[in-house]
Amino acid sequence: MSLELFAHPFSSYCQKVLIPLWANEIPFTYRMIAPDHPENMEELNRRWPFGKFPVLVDDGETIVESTSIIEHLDTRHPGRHRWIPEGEAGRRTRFLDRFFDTYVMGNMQKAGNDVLRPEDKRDPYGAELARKELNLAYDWLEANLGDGPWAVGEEFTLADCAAAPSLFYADWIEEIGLSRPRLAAYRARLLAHPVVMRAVDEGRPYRPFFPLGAPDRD
Ligand SMILES: N[C@@H](CCC(=O)N[C@@H](CS)C(=O)NCC(=O)O)C(=O)O
Repeated sequence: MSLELFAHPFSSYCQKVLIPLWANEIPFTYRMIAPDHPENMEELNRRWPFGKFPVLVDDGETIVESTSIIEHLDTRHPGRHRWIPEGEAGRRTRFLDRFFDTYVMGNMQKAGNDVLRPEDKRDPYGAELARKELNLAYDWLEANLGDGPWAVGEEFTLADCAAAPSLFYADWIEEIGLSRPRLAAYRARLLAHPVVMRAVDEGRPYRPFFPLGAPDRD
């Protein structure tokens, strides 16, 4: 078996797949997307013309999209932890994975990345809508998260892999705040999970990359 992951430690979607890789102690070669490794970016673009990461290469086969990568790991490289339960819990897991990617991660990226654009290409209205939707997502989660500890009960699943980096960064854009104690406690539990903690720590040196300036916390 030879696994290679094209990724960067500060990337939220990369953290989403690093969490299950590390949790199940699956060996892989880290192909860092960085200026001092142009060959990694070139190969990434050859394998996936959208140039988005993470990308997993499993014995030469290219697997893209963080959720599909985790499903692939769950099927082809099953370990101690399984990421998608059977039945109703599995359906809830998949739904919440979509929820975190679309409404939390997506809006976090939209609002955050706007400031990286050239000034005349910015979209302040789009960024404002993204912040509004982020707050709607927080309110929905506050009302609909279960009693935990994780998104779908007792097991840490795909949904938590998506939730951890998305809530971690989203809170830097729009604070979850004191009015959403259930969601704030869930984010705190995620950040205290050893593998999530490792993902946060490995991204720490890159905090100056955060477009709006990383807050002095977490
Ligand atoms: N839907 C993709 C999103 C991947 C994504 O947006 N990755 C970001 C890094 S967190 C990226 O590649 N950004 C660079 C770019 O868009 O060129 C997934 O789930 O893997």
